[in-house]
Amino acid sequence: MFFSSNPGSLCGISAAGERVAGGGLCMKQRQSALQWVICVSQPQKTSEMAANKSKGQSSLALHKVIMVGSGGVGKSALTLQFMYDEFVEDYEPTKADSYRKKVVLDGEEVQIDILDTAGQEDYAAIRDNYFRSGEGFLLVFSITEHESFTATAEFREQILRVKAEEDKIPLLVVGNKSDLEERRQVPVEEARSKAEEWGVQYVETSAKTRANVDKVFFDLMREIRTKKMSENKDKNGKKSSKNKKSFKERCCLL
Ligand SMILES: Nc1nc2c(ncn2[C@@H]2O[C@H](COP(=O)(O)OP(=O)(O)OP(=O)(O)O)[C@@H](O)[C@H]2O)c(=O)[nH]1
Ligand SMILES: [Mg+2]
Repeated sequence: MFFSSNPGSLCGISAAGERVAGGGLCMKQRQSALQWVICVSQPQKTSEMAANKSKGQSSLALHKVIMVGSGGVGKSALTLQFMYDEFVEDYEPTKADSYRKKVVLDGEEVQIDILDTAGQEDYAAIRDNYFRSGEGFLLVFSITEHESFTATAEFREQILRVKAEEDKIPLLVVGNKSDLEERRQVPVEEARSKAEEWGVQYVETSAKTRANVDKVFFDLMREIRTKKMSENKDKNGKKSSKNKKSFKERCCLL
């Protein structure tokens, strides 16, 4: 994969590794599903997005987030608002777009990979592969469309099925388009109680006003980090008990 080193620049790279596009927002530069668009954002104005150029990218922790939900709920709008502080009014259905950005998470510089998937049913068959690569999920619906809320249960089922061997999958339920209160079809209580039943957090966002946009991405990264830390602990624990055993095995009574 290729990542641009020019501040603020965006690059698209085809699956074959060739440069296919440069500059401008990805919404305007959709590639085929096989031509994943890799967009790199250099530090933006907010303090959370400072970058430390002296550190190599490879040494930074990388958290992989997948945007999931029905078509038109605002997955791309949320992603682009988080990446570039811009709200995209046009609706252009996504196939699959991928983004990477350096951010500061609780004082630690990390990288976030965001895979923005297709909500439209035409692309349902390719979702399994995308979901497999994710470490955490933003399960998005629109508060103005009850059907999109109902659909979250199916998306969650698919995630659980694909990641069946994993314990607790980092996931947040996101009710987007909170700026359209007058068109609300999903009561806060209904969404909150579903999230409680699933043991996850429920947050309402607006890609238009930017309300809670950073929160959902940062809270999810925290959940991913916590999971990785506990997995590492388990691994190290197992290793040290193995070492102890092999030491014992080498001893003999004199
Ligand atoms: N008012 C308002 N409109 C939004 C918001 N988020 C997205 N939209 C609009 O809703 C439409 C669909 O948004 P997208 O982000 O393209 O939806 P998507 O979930 O990526 O859809 P697919 O790519 O088909 O899965 C666009 O016209 C956006 O401008 C929001 O928070 N508030
Ligand atoms: Mg989209």
